[in-house]
Amino acid sequence: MTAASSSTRDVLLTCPLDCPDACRLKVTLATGADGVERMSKVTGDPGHETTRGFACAKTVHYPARQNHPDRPLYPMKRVDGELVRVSWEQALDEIADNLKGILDRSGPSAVLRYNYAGTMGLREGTHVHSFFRALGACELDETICASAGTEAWSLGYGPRYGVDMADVPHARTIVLWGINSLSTNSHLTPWLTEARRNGAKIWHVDPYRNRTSRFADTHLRLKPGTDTALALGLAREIVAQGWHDAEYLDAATEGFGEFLAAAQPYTLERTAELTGLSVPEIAELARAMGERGPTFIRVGYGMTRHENGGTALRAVSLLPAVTGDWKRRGGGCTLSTSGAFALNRSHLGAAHLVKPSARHVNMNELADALQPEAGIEALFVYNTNPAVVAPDSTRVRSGMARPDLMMVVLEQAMTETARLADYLLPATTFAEHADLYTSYGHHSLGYNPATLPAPGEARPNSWVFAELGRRLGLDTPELYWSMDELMAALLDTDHPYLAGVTPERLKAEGSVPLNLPDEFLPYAHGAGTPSGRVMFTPVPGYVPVQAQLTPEYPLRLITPPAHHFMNSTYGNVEYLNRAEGNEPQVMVHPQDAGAAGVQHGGYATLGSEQGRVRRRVHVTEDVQPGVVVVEGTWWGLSAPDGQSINALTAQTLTDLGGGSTFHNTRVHLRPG
Ligand SMILES: Nc1nc2c(c(=O)[nH]1)N[C@H]1C(S)=C(S)[C@@H](COP(=O)(O)OP(=O)(O)OC[C@H]3O[C@@H](n4cnc5c(=O)[nH]c(N)nc54)[C@H](O)[C@@H]3O)O[C@H]1N2
Ligand SMILES: Nc1nc2c(c(=O)[nH]1)N[C@H]1C(S)=C(S)[C@@H](COP(=O)(O)OP(=O)(O)OC[C@H]3O[C@@H](n4cnc5c(=O)[nH]c(N)nc54)[C@H](O)[C@@H]3O)O[C@H]1N2
Ligand SMILES: [Mo]
Repeated sequence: MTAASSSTRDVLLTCPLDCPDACRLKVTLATGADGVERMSKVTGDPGHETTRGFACAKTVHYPARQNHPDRPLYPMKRVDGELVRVSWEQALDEIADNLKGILDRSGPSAVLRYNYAGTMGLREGTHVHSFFRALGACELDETICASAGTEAWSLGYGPRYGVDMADVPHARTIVLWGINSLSTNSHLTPWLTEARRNGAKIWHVDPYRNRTSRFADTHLRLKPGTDTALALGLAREIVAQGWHDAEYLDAATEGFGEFLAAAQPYTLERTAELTGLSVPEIAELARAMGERGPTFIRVGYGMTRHENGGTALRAVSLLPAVTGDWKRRGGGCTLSTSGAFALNRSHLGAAHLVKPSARHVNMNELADALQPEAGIEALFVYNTNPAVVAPDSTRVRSGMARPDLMMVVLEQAMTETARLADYLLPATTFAEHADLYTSYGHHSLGYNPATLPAPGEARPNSWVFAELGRRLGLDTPELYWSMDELMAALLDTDHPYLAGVTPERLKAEGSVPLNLPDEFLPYAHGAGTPSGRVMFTPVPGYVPVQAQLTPEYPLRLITPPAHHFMNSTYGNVEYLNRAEGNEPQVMVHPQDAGAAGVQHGGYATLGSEQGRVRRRVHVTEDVQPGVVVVEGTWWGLSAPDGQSINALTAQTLTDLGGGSTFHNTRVHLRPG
């Protein structure tokens, strides 16, 4: 081996993936015998406050996806049913010509972007929407993940602020509610452990037992979709015992009287009946929240993925206002920390160009939007894999295959969406393009320079849309902004949280903490609502899930994230597939397995009102009777029937925010 072939260097880069942790990664680059530098190893930056030197069980395997043999490296075009290599010139010219035709014939509302947070980078993730805003194309309502929670939080509190992770060790009662944080927010764990060393007790509120339940001191295995009842029951008990903070309620909130009146029917007994928990379990949690503060509640999006999920999150997130925990360091609730990133977003993605008359498409309703009568003629997919992750995926896939639809996919991986493209355009990864990253779990901005050469002919999303913009003669300046121009625009604000955060510092330091006050207690004296107070009204009343279980559909299916996957991002990495058991499995309680006549280790068919999938059966008491769980949005290619789990899920929207309802599905289970 020559010296060059074995030379390595380490760089620090922000993880781009859709996860609250937004880690600072230590990435080892190795120069191969061919003289080309490649990513060879990923760990965490020991110097970053929340990354603390470790990368999660998924991202340590990023090099395997970065260097994957199937990674698309050249533009491809569908010819006679097959994807064949073409030049960038040809691909871009043809896409632009087709688009001109569609715009002339049918106008911009026949053009739809479909994107999500495959990269959380503000440039490659969000600013690229400028192209579609310049065209006046459909606005995509980005609802697949967080919109029910965002809307719920905003009704109560305004912008989303959370408890700084470093304050968590001050908490004495911790409730992980509707979140499997050991898998999905794993950099919270060291802070939880520290809190526990300081005497904290940890609860997990979740319908099934997973890593987080095993870590917690107490697992409350409630029935899915009943969180509002539990929150109201806890609030009633806290007040009945005099553990509420009358002073805080009076000074900082509005509507508590109405809220309390609505909570009155939720006695411990009634709450127990509705949630499937016991009276002592509920009473003990109420006592811990009321007497053993500060209480920190980490809410996840899990409880929001039901028809009544927005209300649930609203009810739960208001509990710290009942106990006055917002006044105490380590007390309060975190859904997301994103509100603290008070960037100037007015021209991000040319948002200022969106007209009130623009056609909107809710991304959870992609299956409908791709039906011929909906009039979408061009679909651009980037930063997401909808053939796998969107609800009602069988109809999504058949819509994508429509011969009269031009589907352009920008991808880093040969996903099932990419395989359906008419034009597949190879995208760069976070190590190959520059970008700026916020976080929804901590309080630092991250900047990455373009560090590795793009392999083959891979290009950043922003390059592709600028090239298309030129071909269409678009003169929107934002579409052509450099990274520096974008950073300057985003930081053009005098918000105190961004004081001292400059492009120069971001470039020099890579990770720059926001300028938060030493004691960050964002709702200690009120909230960012129009009234300036924490709002208990409109009262979050408990409404049971409409899609009740029936003899035909006797089981509730929950499809939460898997420990070794990041949504669909690592679905093609063999090692991670193996770590999850090589194929998706359905967890079934012994009682339900017996009733359905299915065997542990055998196959079963799950059927819903939308479709059917075949899965291997795992009989376990980790799930409660009446609930089945399939972890992970596996690629259909890893499943015995080639189907995504979303062949079963519906486009049903949440009560608030038009959100997704992935955990709402009712199913039956049959052998075979
Ligand atoms: N049944 C069920 N379905 C679900 C969920 C569930 O819990 N259950 N979860 C839902 C949730 S919360 C979410 S957020 C969605 C997430 O679903 P997705 O958005 O599909 O998931 P990701 O894995 O974040 O990213 C998808 C793709 O983005 C690509 N990508 C990353 N960076 C770039 C880039 O710079 N350029 C381009 N062009 N592409 C890039 C990756 O290669 C990857 O294939 O899934 C939803 N679907
Ligand atoms: N390892 C890993 N980490 C990830 C991801 C991943 O795919 N894998 N995805 C990332 C993304 S995009 C997101 S949005 C987050 C999501 O991360 P989370 O917020 O943790 O995930 P959720 O799907 O919201 O589900 C969390 C838990 O809610 C539970 N749940 C379901 N229904 C109910 C209910 O009615 N009440 C209550 N109390 N709990 C319920 C589920 O059983 C599950 O254990 O994770 C991010 N991090
Ligand atoms: Mo998500």
